[in-house]
Amino acid sequence: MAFHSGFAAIVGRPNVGKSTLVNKLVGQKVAITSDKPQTTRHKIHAVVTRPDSQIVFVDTPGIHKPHHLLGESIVKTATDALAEVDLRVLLVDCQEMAGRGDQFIAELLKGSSKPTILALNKADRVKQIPERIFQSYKELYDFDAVVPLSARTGRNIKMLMEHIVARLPEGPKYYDEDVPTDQTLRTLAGELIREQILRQTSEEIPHAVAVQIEQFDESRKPVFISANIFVERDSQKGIVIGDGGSRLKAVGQAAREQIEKQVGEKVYLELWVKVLKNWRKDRADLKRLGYVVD
Ligand SMILES: Nc1nc2c(ncn2[C@@H]2O[C@H](COP(=O)(O)OP(=O)(O)OP(=O)(O)O)[C@@H](O)[C@H]2O)c(=O)[nH]1
Ligand SMILES: [Mg+2]
Repeated sequence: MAFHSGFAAIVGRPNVGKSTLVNKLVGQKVAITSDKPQTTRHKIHAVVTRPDSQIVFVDTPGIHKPHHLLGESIVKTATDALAEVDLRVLLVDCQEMAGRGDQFIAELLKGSSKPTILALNKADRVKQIPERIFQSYKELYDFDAVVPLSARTGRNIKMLMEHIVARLPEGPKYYDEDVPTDQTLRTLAGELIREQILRQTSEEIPHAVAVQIEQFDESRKPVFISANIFVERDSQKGIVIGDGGSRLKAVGQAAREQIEKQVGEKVYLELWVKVLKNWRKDRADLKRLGYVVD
């Protein structure tokens, strides 16, 4: 029997549930999620290996109109990913008609004739998806398949998987069977810290935060992790720290518990909040923080 494999990008506007879907597809947490747009900033590979096939899902940042260099960087990460994959899944929110953002993405998809599946997410939120919503997306692109699903409940996830596998070329195993992601634990730890900040703060803070792991020492017991939380202004530093350090403490505790699940061991987590003035607009800062810039 031939083995099929390939890369499947999950693309779409911010906040439609791409990362939630990728986590559900691989059955574990490889990407952070939040109810704030622009949560994902890097491309993440998440791998499913089956007897007949291997699918490398590529979680991408939400494609949007950028307002600063960080925005440009993350949109470029998403659009560049389209060139590297065998198949694309356009993920949309089934509660909304297609808009200009989706139209923009559809135009990008038209740059190649790779198989493309439309997946309408958050189907758990509605009794039935109205036909006019399906139609508004179908007008944008001639999709190879259309799947309404719920990344949250898992409804129709298997159906999406089968549609993808059926369209992958014959190919090798790109990843060992027991490797679920290309992300290192170190990177994932930084993301899990950022996830807690996204969850425990609001307004401009989630977008103004970057996390950098300074030390990740697995030879120490408990595992020693030290991280910098960068914000853009002094006022933001105060908010992240909170009254008497209360918010930073809550972020640290929740992040530590999440990291321990991934590391499989006790962790000692040290967090430092630092101001890196307007880092989202600074090419050198972005590079230093690991973002893709030209
Ligand atoms: N009700 C419902 N909510 C969902 C579903 N999938 C995702 N969500 C929620 O939608 C929000 C956004 O989810 P993410 O997975 O972070 O979205 P994303 O598309 O990766 O967002 P960006 O990384 O910012 O582009 C979160 O609050 C999720 O819990 C779903 O199937 N049903
Ligand atoms: Mg995401």
